[in-house]
Amino acid sequence: MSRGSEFVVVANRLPVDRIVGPDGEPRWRRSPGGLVSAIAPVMRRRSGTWVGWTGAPDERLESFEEDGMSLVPISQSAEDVELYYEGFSNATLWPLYHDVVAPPVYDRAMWDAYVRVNRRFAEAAAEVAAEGGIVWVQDYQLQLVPAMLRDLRPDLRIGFFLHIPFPPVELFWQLPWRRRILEGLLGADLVGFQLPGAAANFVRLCKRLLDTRNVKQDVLWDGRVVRARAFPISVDVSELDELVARPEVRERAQEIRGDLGDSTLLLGVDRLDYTKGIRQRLEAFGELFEDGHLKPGEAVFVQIATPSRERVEQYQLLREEIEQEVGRINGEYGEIGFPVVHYMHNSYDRAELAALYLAADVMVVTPLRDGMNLVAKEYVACRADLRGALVLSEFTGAADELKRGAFLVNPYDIDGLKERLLEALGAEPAELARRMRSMRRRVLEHDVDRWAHAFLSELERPERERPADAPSPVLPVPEG
Ligand code: GDG
Repeated sequence: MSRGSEFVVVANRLPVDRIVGPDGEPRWRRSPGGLVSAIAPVMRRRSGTWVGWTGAPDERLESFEEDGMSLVPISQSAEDVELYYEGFSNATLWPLYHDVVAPPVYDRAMWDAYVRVNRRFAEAAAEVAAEGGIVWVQDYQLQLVPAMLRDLRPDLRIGFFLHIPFPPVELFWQLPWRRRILEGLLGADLVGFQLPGAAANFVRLCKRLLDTRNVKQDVLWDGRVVRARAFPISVDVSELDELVARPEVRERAQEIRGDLGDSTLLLGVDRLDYTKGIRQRLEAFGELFEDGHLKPGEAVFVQIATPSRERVEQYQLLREEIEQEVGRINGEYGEIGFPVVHYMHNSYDRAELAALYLAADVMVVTPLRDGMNLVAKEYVACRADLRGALVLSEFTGAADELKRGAFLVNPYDIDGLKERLLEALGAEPAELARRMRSMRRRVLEHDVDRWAHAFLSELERPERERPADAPSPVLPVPEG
């Protein structure tokens, strides 16, 4: 490895997936998704390097080039995967940061693994970054990396972006290692969040836990200014435009509609995760049949539930629960030839997802908490025909931007959810077009390129003059 990259991304996963080529040989393919396509052009321009894990335990690989990017694989033993990834990342931080919708596990061995693996990522980034280079660390699995990296390489400019919510003081307080996490994040020059409220939570926590001084969203720490800012992430609009323009995608959308007869199509697309509110939306939909608002054959729910974190216990329980609920609803309300829910526990390619978005009359996005939710924005980006309704949980980041066009719901309120579903199902085409137009204006103007550009320009902006030491320049952090 050479110390040569002006631009380094550090993320739990590398931006490539292993596939089997037509010749039967294994090879790499760039992973789908907005983050990778937004960052790839920056990587090429700046001879960038991506530090991450391949996804396979106990694998040691040398650095390699793929798709114009230098990739540095970080190895993880099976034990690291269990304790750092499935454990501290996904059984502790994930539920804690999502409003404790499942009980977080606090386990010291998991924490030790988190520290150990974060150090490995920080050391690899320190080795490849050029003098004065930029390092952009991604997400909750790597919150200790900024400070560890700064210790090793004080010359670097370090950015961090959190893709999931950042909890309020009252919840974060539970975490036995709360100070260490904050100190880890404060190693960055810029800490980015999806929403201003999350940035405010962070600043407030720094003040309460570490007694930092702050000027608005700038935290003074260790003789530096650490900026906390919101950068709502978005989707790759040009990729989706290209997909929905393909004749085979349009034909596939027609075919899906044809298969469902005259039924109105409601669609859910999620990783199978307890934060996504899948059970609540199925319950509400089922009750619409029970109450006689819908009849089999009139409406059908297609739920794509992509397999996720299958070795974590909470996810196994969730899968059982959802599958039982689907069975119950179909058993009670379905008729021969007319199931009311089609449940698919599978992963699909982007073209199939785009066809589903095009075919769906109502997109149902009901998370109990979600940093942003890209599915909602993808649906909007695909609907240039201005048809279709978006039912969207108030607890998603996306609701902040789409609230005027979406049918907003509180997914805990099943009666309210039923009312909003009926409203969306019964809305006039002119109203749907008005709503969709307003949402599209936002999504098309604020795509993922703009997000990456906004973050990186803020990171590269020279640090403002540090405020004088005394008297205290502390301004109150806004409530909320
Ligand atoms: C985290 C935060 C934040 C889904 N099924 C398939 C598939 N997908 C794609 C969707 C979408 C992505 O996965 C899911 O993104 P979300 O934003 O909805 O949710 P998380 O996975 O929880 O993402 C979230 C996001 O990070 C970005 O910052 O918005 O709040 O939780 O793009 O289309 N893609 C393919 N096959 C599938 O079956 N190819």
